[in-house]
Amino acid sequence: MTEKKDILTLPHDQIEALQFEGVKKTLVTCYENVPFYKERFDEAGFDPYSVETLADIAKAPFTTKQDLRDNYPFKMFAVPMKDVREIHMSSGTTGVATVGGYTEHDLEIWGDCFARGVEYADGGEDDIMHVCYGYGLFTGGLGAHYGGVSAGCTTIPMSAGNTERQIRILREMGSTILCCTPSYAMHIADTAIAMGLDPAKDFKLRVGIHGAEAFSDNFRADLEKKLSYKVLDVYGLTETMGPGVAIECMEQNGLHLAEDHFFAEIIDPETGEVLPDGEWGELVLTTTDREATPVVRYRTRDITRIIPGECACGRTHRRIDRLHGRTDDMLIIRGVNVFPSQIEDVMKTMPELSSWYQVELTTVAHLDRVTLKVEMEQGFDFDEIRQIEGLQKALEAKLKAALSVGIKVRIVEPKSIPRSEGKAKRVIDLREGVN
Ligand code: DLL
Repeated sequence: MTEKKDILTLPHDQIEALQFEGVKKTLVTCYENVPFYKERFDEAGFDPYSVETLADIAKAPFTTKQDLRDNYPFKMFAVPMKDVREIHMSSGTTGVATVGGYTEHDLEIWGDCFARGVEYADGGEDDIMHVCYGYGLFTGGLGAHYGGVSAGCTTIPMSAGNTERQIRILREMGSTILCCTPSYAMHIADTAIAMGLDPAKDFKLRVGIHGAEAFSDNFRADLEKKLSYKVLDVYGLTETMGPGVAIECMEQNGLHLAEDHFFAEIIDPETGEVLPDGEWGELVLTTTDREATPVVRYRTRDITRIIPGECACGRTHRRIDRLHGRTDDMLIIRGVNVFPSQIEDVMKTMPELSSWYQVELTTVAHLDRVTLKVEMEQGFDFDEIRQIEGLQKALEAKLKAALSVGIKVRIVEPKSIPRSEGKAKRVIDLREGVN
């Protein structure tokens, strides 16, 4: 058997051999134990026993979020309830929630997957991990928690909220790893600074493992500066496990997929065709050893690409690029596709502007209008109207040059945009006939 620590540097052909065995098992288990898959495979004329290579999986039909919703709550489960130890659910921000089940084995691999983030950060028993992702049905809190425990960290189960208390505990307990959404980390940073603290001196943080929402490179740079630590991006989703499906290493050059547990494909979201490495498209995941809720070719709706080539860190698991966002969040402005995180990246080049923004969609004379509302950074003068107008125009021009779209900019007072303890709400859709 391959040791846990060796699995991350296994030659890729051996990873593929493991994946092939896992995928074959998942296909058969799903077919034999989940009526939905039996029906779907039969309908598509797909024989799960006939798969001869990893590429053959492309013959299997996709599974969508709607399929999981239609089978709510337990009809996608492949094991009897007596074997299920834990249940989690998606936040349901885009409709009916979806449910994930975990056997004892599933919980163990979840912990192992998130623990890789700690290992990538050269961490372990000497670290104190402060977890302020929300605990409960959301996978963030407990996923990071199991990872911290599995990696040997002293793990503090803070959950989200009560920011001043978070700051007190961070200071008093000297946590070295912070786990929460990037927007909540920014809120912690801004609040600490407003309280007169200097995070570089008052905190002992060295790494943040942040994910659950898209954040741009410039947002990350600002966060790293404010909290004086290094930020690693973590990706995951309830439907396949939760956080830990892919995590960045210290190279900060893409997220290593946990390829021993997930088989990834990138497809053209329009045609469903599998795309070669390097091309951007929708990430599709098949679990290789999930017991309670295995999934076959799950369409994540997340847009990324497989980064070709090897990582300088020496680990062999392939990397996905940092996500622009999910297809549902993509704005189509006069025919141009734009993600809020791309707007954020441009906006964050201006030091006078904070990280708090919302993109508002409205209808003006039957046409869509996109307005970016962004707060002034603390410490800059908001009362100087001419300066504000100049900044607005300058940002509009930058957005036009970088993204080829016309976006109206409104700079608003500090603290006027709602803060979030979990995922930030970046898009407000007020268009006629929508919602
Ligand atoms: O957000 C799981 C998670 C918790 C991931 C904590 C990372 C950290 P869901 O609520 O089911 O699960 O939402 C999953 O969030 O399909 C992406 O659209 C988005 N997402 C997750 N991680 C990232 C990331 C959790 N690193 C959905 N970058 C996914 C961008 C992300 N988007």
